[in-house]
Amino acid sequence: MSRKVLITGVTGQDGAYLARFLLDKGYEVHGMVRHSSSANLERIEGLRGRIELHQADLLDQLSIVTIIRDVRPQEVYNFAAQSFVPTSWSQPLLTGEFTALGVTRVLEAIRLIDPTIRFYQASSSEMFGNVREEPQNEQTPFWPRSPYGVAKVYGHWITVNYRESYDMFACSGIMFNHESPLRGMEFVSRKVTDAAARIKLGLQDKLAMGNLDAIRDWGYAGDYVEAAWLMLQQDKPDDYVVATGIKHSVRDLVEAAFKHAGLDWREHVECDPKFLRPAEVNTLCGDASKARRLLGWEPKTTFDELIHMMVDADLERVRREQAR
Ligand code: G4F
Repeated sequence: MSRKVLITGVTGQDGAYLARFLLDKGYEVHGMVRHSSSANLERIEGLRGRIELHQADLLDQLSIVTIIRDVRPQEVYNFAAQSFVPTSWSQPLLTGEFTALGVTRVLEAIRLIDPTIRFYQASSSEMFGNVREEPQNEQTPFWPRSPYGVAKVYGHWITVNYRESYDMFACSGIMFNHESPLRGMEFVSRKVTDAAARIKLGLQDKLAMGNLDAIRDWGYAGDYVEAAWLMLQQDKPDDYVVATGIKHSVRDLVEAAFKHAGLDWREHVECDPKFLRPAEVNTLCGDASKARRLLGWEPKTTFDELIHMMVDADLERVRREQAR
């Protein structure tokens, strides 16, 4: 019998990559989707008929209990969240409901129905915020700089707490920024690769950006979901940093994307203060040596490979749209 998995946030970037990865491993994949008048299923379009979707909502405890009772998965991956940092200042309470309390709702449902279900929480490097040391590892203290980061700290610690209180197999993957052609357009990597493609194809001339000095440790989402799966295959639950250990500035990202499209970024990029944040996370860089040592995980895709993959995918998509 194949193992059953439930993925919350299955319509997002990580959910879509994980669903594909687990189907290839022979899992029966179930995905949780929120009711919405405009369904957002593009990322899992190719998986139609291969995964089963269920309506439930992180804000509704009973709907989570029901889905876990009906599916009875062996593994649950919680990728659902309000995950865009700027929105967490305009909707801090909603962010707290989804990104913080939502984790407790899933853990409570597991505890009530079957506490042997293995649980993965998508924690975030945003928790390190105003970093206390470099690179950041599992022991580095948190200092979140946004309501989103604060909510993720709650989600992380409630996962640890359920592991310690109820002996549940609950793991937290502290993932640094991870991108792909499936990344939402509002995040910096995709905003830049989409703009490079549109400028190259003559549909746009300028790109308005925020802080070009911010530094991130960017990896490929397809590599990172494997680390999440590996965490749930271990003998003991634990927390792991997932990162490349390599820093790049937003300026590097813009330069790499525009160069790959055959453009000079200086001719097109403008700074617009409306994209600056009330409190910025200036720099992030992860130390994933624990994941390397205990999970045997390492990133396979370099920064340049990632950016080139994204620019190529956006060029192809924009060309297709133009041809319609
Ligand atoms: O791509 P971003 O919006 O990602 P951010 O804020 O680092 O958060 C992402 O990674 C986290 C993991 O560390 C996740 F937990 C979180 O859910 C999300 O996936 O911005 C990256 C950097 C920031 O410093 C931002 O100020 O890019 C800078 N930036 C500069 N101009 C911009 C822009 N960000 C966006 N979104 N748009 C801009 O125009």
